[in-house]
Amino acid sequence: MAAGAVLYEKRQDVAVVTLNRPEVLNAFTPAMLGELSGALGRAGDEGCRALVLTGAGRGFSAGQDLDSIKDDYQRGGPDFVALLRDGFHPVVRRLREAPMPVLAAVIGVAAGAGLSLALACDTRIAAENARFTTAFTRIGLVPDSGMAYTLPRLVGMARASQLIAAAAPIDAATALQYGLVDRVVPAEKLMEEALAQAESLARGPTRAFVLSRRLLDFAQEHSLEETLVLEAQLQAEAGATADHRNAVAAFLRKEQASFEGR
Ligand code: LHQ
Repeated sequence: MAAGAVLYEKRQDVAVVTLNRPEVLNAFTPAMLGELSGALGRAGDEGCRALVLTGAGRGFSAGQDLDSIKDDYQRGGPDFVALLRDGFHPVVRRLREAPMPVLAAVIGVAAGAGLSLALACDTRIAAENARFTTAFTRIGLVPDSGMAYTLPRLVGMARASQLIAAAAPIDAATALQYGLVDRVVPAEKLMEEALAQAESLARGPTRAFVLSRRLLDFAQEHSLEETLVLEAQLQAEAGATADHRNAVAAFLRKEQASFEGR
């Protein structure tokens, strides 16, 4: 594998992580997933307050690199458990547990586990030329890399079932209508718009964003009673941040709040 299958750039408080195997539409190998996991960890270590995940060239990602596992089929088949456990799953966890909001900027195609990783981000902005396909059942597989968790939560169970069974590509306008993406912009403006959105997020109450994600995820799986217990804990945590205290003080002074992410 050539070095730099994932590019990392820190632009002030925003990390830009770019999937960088454009010749295969940024399809993933295990080494590339390791690089991606490292880049996500680095953004946290360097105190970034927002992260943009995007793809180089004409696609976001075509999912697992099928060429890289083709020889495994001569030897009884790929080790699916290892590919997921050691490759994709750590990345999904890093995205869902990132200490900053994560925005996917989708240009061109997002397929299979490439789509899964976009769905694991907090928010998605798409170029007008974006195409989305679950892809998995087209090659006789079930959705992986968290898609069975994220997709129904974003679009509802009926639509998720249909998107997984049909696996036909949908365009950006349809994805927007379904709630799969939050915004659609002209392709040439994608990075400018994504960075502007990320910079705006990076000026926000980072801890409150991250705790809110945790609370929302928890609430999907737990009762109202259990959610009320966690919300009180997390509110106490958010309420102890300088950002909260400063924002209340600014409100009382009738001034605009500014946040430092702590
Ligand atoms: C690719 C790929 C690709 C390699 C395009 N691999 N080269 C987890 C664990 C274990 C095992 C299996 O999987 C998983 C998770 C998964 O992600 S499963 C789903 C895997 N992905 C797919 O099945 C999608 C396969 N790709 C496609 O269906 C098409 O390429 C899409 C619809 C993504 C794009 O179509 P086009 O825009 O027409 O582009 P293309 O097909 O011409 O692709 C461009 C090049 O990229 C081409 O190479 P070439 O040398 O001919 O220019 C493709 O072979 C290569 N490429 N996807 N996943």
